[in-house]
Amino acid sequence: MQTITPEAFFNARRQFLKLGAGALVSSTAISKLLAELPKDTSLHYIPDSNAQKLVINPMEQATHYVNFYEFSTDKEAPVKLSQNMKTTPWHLGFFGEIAKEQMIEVDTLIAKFGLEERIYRFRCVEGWSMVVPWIGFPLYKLLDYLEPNSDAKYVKFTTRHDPTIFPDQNRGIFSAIKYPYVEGLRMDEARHPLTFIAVGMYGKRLLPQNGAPIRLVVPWKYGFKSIKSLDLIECVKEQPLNTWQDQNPNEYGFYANVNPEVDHPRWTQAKERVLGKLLKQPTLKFNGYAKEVEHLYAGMDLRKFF
Ligand SMILES: Nc1nc2c(c(=O)[nH]1)N[C@H]1C(S)=C(S)[C@@H](COP(=O)(O)O)O[C@H]1N2
Ligand SMILES: [Mo]
Repeated sequence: MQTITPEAFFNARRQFLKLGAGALVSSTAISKLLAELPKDTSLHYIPDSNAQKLVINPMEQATHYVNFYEFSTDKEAPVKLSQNMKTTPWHLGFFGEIAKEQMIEVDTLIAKFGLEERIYRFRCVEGWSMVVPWIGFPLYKLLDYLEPNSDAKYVKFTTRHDPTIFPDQNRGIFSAIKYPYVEGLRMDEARHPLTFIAVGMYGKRLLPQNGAPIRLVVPWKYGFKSIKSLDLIECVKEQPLNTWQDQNPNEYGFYANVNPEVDHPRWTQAKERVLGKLLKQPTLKFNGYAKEVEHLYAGMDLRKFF
């Protein structure tokens, strides 16, 4: 998937020619030169027609106002702290109640499932929101491939634990939260066509601060469900204890469906501030995806299962 950009290729050739026609350049020297070229991070994908005409936030906002506690609790600090994060190759582990436990590299997943764009609203539990053009594939394609068995009632997601990448994983009792970061979905939520695995945004590979090289995106749930830099995907029998519920069960639950009628104990969820805008706008039930997802919660008390 990663190809060399024409500009980079021309530059390399120019440098190569500068060595002079007479210079003896071994093929290993050439391949070394090529290996050092910047990789093209653009992706090939089926574009989203944006039928709802959602107003996409500028890339600068989505990439410079982030939540990624493994780097920092600051919104902008992860941009710098994540610059050297190595994300290729990146093998994901697939375990639990599936036909065959295995590890698969991210580019292999891309080749298997193809890529499409999904322009989604994104609402953080803190009260801000944005619209992001994600690139990836629906999680159900991956689950179809993994063939969960009848004991697989939930899907558990785990972020990589690697203190050489993530400074906050090195701080022991002084860490902001417990690591590794864990999230979970009920199997029917995981299989819903809106549930997405992203490898890119704004036409390009995910930047480290947005959860490179691969993350979850669940548009009708608060942002914390959209777990970054995935390491493991497990199909499990029991409901996983997700990080934020573990951290503070009075404030964060398992479901975390966007719901303007259920306030956070410390603030209202009725409104949200779109990044870059001054005035708040009303928050929509299920973040505007009620028609598509409310049947998943029929008969459930959404105040109890928050
Ligand atoms: N591993 C991990 N995943 C995470 C987080 C995190 O701190 N660590 N923050 C969550 C929260 S609270 C939000 S709002 C979104 C933010 O995604 P973005 O920074 O790409 O907008 O990521 C979620 N996924
Ligand atoms: Mo969030």
